[in-house]
Formats: sequence, C-alpha cells, structure tokens
Amino acid sequence: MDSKQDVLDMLRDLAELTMLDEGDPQSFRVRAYESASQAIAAQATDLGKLTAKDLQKIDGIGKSTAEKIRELLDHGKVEKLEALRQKHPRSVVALLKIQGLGPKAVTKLRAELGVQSIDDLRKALADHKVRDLKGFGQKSEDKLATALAKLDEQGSIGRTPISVALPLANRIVTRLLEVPGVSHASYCGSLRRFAETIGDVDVVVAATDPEPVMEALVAMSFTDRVLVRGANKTSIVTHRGTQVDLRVVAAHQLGAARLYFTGSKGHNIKLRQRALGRGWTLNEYALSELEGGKVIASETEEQIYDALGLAWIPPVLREDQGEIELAEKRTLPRPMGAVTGDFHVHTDVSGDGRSPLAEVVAAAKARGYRVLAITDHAEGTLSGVGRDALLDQRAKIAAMQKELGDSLTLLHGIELNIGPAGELDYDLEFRKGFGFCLASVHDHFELDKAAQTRRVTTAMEDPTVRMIGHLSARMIGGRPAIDLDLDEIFTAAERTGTALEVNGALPRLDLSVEALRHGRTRDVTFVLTSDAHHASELDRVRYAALNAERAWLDPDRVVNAGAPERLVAWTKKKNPAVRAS
Ligand code: DGT
Ligand code: CA
Ligand code: CA
Ligand code: ZN
Repeated sequence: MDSKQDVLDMLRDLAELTMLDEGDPQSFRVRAYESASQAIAAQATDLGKLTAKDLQKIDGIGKSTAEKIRELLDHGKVEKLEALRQKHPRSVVALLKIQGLGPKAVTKLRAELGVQSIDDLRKALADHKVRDLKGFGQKSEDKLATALAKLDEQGSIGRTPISVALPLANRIVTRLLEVPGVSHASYCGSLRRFAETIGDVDVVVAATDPEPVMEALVAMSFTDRVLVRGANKTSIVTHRGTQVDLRVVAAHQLGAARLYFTGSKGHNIKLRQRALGRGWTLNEYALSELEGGKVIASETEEQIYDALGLAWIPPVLREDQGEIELAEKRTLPRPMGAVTGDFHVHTDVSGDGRSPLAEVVAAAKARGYRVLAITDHAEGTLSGVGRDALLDQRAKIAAMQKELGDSLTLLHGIELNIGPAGELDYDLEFRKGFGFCLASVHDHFELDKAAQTRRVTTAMEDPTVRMIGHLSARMIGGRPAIDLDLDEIFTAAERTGTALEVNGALPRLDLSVEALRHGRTRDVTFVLTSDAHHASELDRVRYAALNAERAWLDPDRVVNAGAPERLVAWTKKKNPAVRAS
C-alpha cells in the first residue's frame, strides 16, 4: 500500500479545498497543509508505523494535520476532507485553473450567479452577467473570457495534465501487479504515447481472473465512483475527476490489446487497413485471417507489427504522421539514447530546492553523467540566491571536483531571470564568473507577443547566456504559454548559438512537442534537462527525452543525448558572442 502517496494526495486536496472554503490562498490552514506536504515528501520512513505523536515531531507537521494523517492511515478516509468534497464539487474546483480566478472570486460567482462549472462560467460571460458583479467589471469580464479562450485553444478543459495522470497510472499499475494471477499490467492510451493532457487513463492487465483485478481498482483510495462494471472492463472516476478505464485480457491477447488501446485512433486505422490489404483483420483480440479466423499474431506488439511487415513503433510515434511508412522502410526517427549530463538542476540553496549539493552530485554520478551544471535561481526570482551564497557554493563545487577527478565535470551555473525588457540579474562581470548560465522567464506573463519575443531574444544576445530555460513558461492545464514568435526565436538561437532547453518537469514539458516540431529542422542546439528541485528528480530527463522523441527531434541536435564526446566539446565552447567580445 502506497501510504505516502495517499497522504500527499489528501494534503493536496485539503489545501485546495480549504483555500476555496476560506476564500484565501494565504490562510493559516492552507499553509499548514502545504508545509506538511513538503515534510511528508521528504520522509523516507514508512508512515504506517508512526503514531500521531511521532508524526507531530516531524518538522512542519502540526497537531491537527498529524491527526488527519493518522485518520487516513487507520480508516482510509478523513471526515473533514469528505465534508469539504461535499461542499465544493470538482467542477467548482476546476474553476481555480482559470488565470485570474482566485478562491474569493469563485465564491462570489457561485453565490451570485450560480456558477458551478466552467460551462456555467462560459454562459455567464456570454450573457455579460459578470461585468455587473461588484468587484468584477468590464475589464475582468474580458480578461476571464480571454483566459477561457486560451484554455479552449490548448484543448485542456476536462482533460487531466500528464503531471497528475502519470503518477496516478503508476500507482494503479503497481497495485494491480500485486493481485494474484496478474502476469502483466501497464497503462496504454494517450498516456503511453506521452500526450501532455490525458482524456482518460487506459490500463491493460493480463490475468487469469478479471474479478479480483477490477475489485482492486475499485477499492483504491482515490476512487470516487464506478462508472462501468463489466465482465472484464471497469471504469472509475477519481476524486480529482480523472476517468480510468481498465481492461483485463488473457495473456495470449496482451499484445493485441495493448496495441489497440494505445492508439492513436488514426494509427490503429492505418494498421487495420494494412491488415485488410493482406486478407486479415486486426482488433483488440488478435491479428487474424478474415476467413476462418485463424490467429496470425496476438501475444506481443512486436509479433503483430512484424507480421504486418513493420518495425515495432515506439508509442510516442504512433500519431499517424507517416510513422507507418517509415516503419516499413525501417527508417523510423532514432531514439535519444543515453542521457549524458544535465544543465538545469537546483539544490537547497534555492528557496524552492530540497536536496543538498552533495546529494545532487552523488545522484548525477550514480547516473553515469559526464557533466552536471548546478543552476540555482538568481536573485531576480522569489527563490533567488545572493552573491555571497553563490560564491560559497562555487568554492564547495571546486572542492568536490577535486575529489571527483574527471569522470564527472561539475559546472557552477545559474538560472538567470529574464526581466520584462530582457535584462538579467547581477552584472556582466559577475555573470561571467559562472561556468554555465541559463536564462528563463518567471514573470510578466501578460506582455504582448512582440515584447515577449524581444525580451527573450535580448537575453540570447547576452554573452553569458548559453541556454534559454522553459521557453514558454507554461504550466500544462494551468498557466498558458507566453505569446512568442517562434520563427524569430529560432532565428535568434541560430544567430547567437544559444541552446534551447527541453525541460522534463511534467507540469512544464517546455519546449512543447509543438514548438519542437516547429524548430526541428532549424540549426539550433537542444538540451534535455530535469529542472530537478530534489536529487530524485534528476530522473525527469527521461520525460524530456520522450517529449523530444515525440517531436521526431534528431538526437544529433541534442547535445546531451548519445556520444559524450560531443557534450564535453559543447560544454567547453563559448557562445559566438562571447568569443567576439
Ligand atoms: P484520450 O483519452 O482522449 O487522451 O486519448 P486516447 O488515445 O487514450 O483515446 P481513448 O481513451 O478514447 O481510447 C484509447 C485507445 O483505444 C485509442 O487511442 C485507440 C483505441 N480506440 C478507441 N476507440 C477506437 C475506435 O473507435 N477505433 C479505433 N480504431 N480505435 C479506438
Ligand atoms: Ca485514454
Ligand atoms: Ca479510454
Ligand atoms: Zn529551474
């Protein structure tokens, strides 16, 4: 039982619902839940064994929160949370996702206009009812309409961000694998294809008996209600409103089932046409002969692709964009391969970092990295670090390097903040002291396209900036991307030799697949990064690699994928602008 994750889920829901209930994101209670959540996340011990008293001894956990954690661990649910859920349904919580809509405003819209969902809000805006509300006015009405239009444009309304869906799916798979008689469990659908938002989570299990598998899903703590209960199919909805579809199949059908439920629909249709051309049929049970029904392949995906004369196609490529033709010619885009270094990593020196330097370096070494840039926040952001602390860190890194030898090169880097006019932190001389500078946007999201583009290209012109971090500054399903002229950005990146980050933090995935597709033929260097704020998060480069693969990015354009020699050479190279100065 994954009790730690259950506790973290509970604390997050409590914080969110309490904020809505009290109409105040800064309320004492909300902050108490958030600090408890951080404390629990950092705990390595099994929570199940701790009493309420033990829990209270953990820094950041108060008496009332400790009791709620115990209540959850002992009874599987918490009364206070159930009451809050009754009072504030998911459709209301979803309103908080909209830019510029805080808990106070949501309460007001609910009380005065009966707005209980995004659809209700859409209607109220269309009927121009919002402008007459006290504290709103014409301006807020327009702003809300724009924010809503942006969410529509992203197609993220009613969908679950991958940052929520992936941990959920991993928990389900882990749990179902424990059920007796289960030989395989995995998630399929858009999540396996690594889409940034997920309509529903599709899970496929091979088992001798479907009943206990479906029962295990229904019994999980996040299950809110059951939508469908069939002989080998069950659908549930979680408390956060994410639907999960579970199918249980026989082991010999597993390949056909995984292929079918992974999709995409367009990819499946092309495969089926190909099968028909050979006098065969392909469905979720098997690839078989049209006449007589003799099974040709069904057990593994590889066997089915092979029978169809195709190389196995990685799920990230199954989007009906010509991948089947390439699989036939055996010329599919190459995978990223091993990641050899990381260039966006925080330590506990940053206000929002959680692991000490030594732990981060040990984790990078364990991953076999050749280069690691430590890049805490510059003073221009809330979590930023002053000069003295940075110089102190530089000395520590130099000492560590001596111990490490040359297997792993440490760079003392910094994540600069790009100001509204492209200005950067500290001064040029101080910035030149760093071994690696990346620069990213963390504020002023509302500037227009020309201004946003200019601020980023101005930062690129700076002789110390080697890479732009999370270019669009979006949060998937939350904050929209800033407006940018991508052509101009790529042109400036080519001219200045500034690399672009492929950020693997799941809430970001920035550059997006869309932007990467846009730029994949340009003469630009890309860098996979984890943007880790904890040593364990170095693993997120894996997501950056998947995103790059989904965009068909050529690994030769990615400096830290594949041969380490290229990475080491790039690390030593300065920006062309620096060479000129
Ligand atoms: P989502 O959930 O909207 O993010 O996207 P998917 O791709 O996960 O779609 P979903 O959950 O409706 O279905 C899962 C997979 O099942 C889908 O990728 C392909 C397959 N599938 C579902 N319905 C059909 C269908 O009508 N025809 C075909 N060929 N495949 C289907
Ligand atoms: Ca799905
Ligand atoms: Ca589905
Ligand atoms: Zn960062």
